Amino acid sequence: MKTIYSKQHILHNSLTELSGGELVKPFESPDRVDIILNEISNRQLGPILQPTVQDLDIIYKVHNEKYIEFLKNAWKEWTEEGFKGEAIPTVWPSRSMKSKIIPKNIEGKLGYYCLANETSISEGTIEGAYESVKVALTAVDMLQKEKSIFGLCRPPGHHASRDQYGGYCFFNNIAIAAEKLIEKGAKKIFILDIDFHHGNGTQEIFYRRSDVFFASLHGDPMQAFPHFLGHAEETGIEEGEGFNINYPMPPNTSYTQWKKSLKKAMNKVENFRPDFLLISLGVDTFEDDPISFFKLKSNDYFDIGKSISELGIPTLFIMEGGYAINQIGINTVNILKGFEEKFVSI
Ligand code: Q9C
Ligand code: ZN
Repeated sequence: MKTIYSKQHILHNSLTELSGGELVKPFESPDRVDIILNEISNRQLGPILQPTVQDLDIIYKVHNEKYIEFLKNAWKEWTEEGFKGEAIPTVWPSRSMKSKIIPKNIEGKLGYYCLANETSISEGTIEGAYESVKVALTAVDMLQKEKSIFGLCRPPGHHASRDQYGGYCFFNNIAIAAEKLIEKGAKKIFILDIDFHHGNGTQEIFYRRSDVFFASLHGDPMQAFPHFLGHAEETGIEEGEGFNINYPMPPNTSYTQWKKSLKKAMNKVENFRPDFLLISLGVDTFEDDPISFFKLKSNDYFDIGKSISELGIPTLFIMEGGYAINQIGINTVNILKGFEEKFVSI
């Protein structure tokens, strides 16, 4: 399997994450990519390629124009205010202040466009986020010829909604990939999100649509980030009714339990019969993940890849989360190897 990644992911290299009331080194760190690449080379998964030149206007199909403008200028406006730390909001248009008027000043705008303030913006953040989109788009181009591709995106994307960033995400890479496949003629796309966290951004973006089915397996939002979306009751609206499905699971979920949800989601894939399968690939379901609560073991990831491959659908893997730095490479490559060894096109 070919891997696409951008050397320039390093442009996004924030030093702080607000966690437990402290500013800590971000869990979503650049070395995640190095460790995955190292494992890909050691186990000879396949060639590792840089992204090609891409028309980034497709981002406007997924994200709101004002939001993109905000991201482009945020760091400059923040530093011009004279702030010394990295950019984090302190105030939101919360339930008791629901004005739709967007503030002019940077502190107000950060609150308006941010959904979770563990994610600091610093110099180069937006440039890094564009590189991640390029990786996803290049992977789409290659998927036309290949049966599977790995888009090693960083920063991740599935928490980014039409006009909000957070959960380490700025642009929704997988949603942009889906739009590009549709632009190229695909009629039906299935996005299967196996990151530990609910893919709230992806769900919101396609919630009214029947051409992109979204299914997510994740920690129950009653107990886990993103807390305010990802319940089983959320099934889509209007045209999209019946094309969204969530499988929230409790703390300490084992692979046996998790796989029951995977099987149910795979049934949905089989009935929907998509042209392409897009996987939001997070390995923060791992037992030793520092911010998550499932109990998957390294060997289980082979079985996940093998199971997904049995669907026999051209598959694009897009990297999302995974923070157990010592095993992130092993777990990620186990999924991809498991997939490759079993793929039979139908
Ligand atoms: N105390 C992704 O996996 N907050 N994002 C965690 C834990 C944010 C995860 C707080 C987690 C975001 C792409
Ligand atoms: Zn996650």
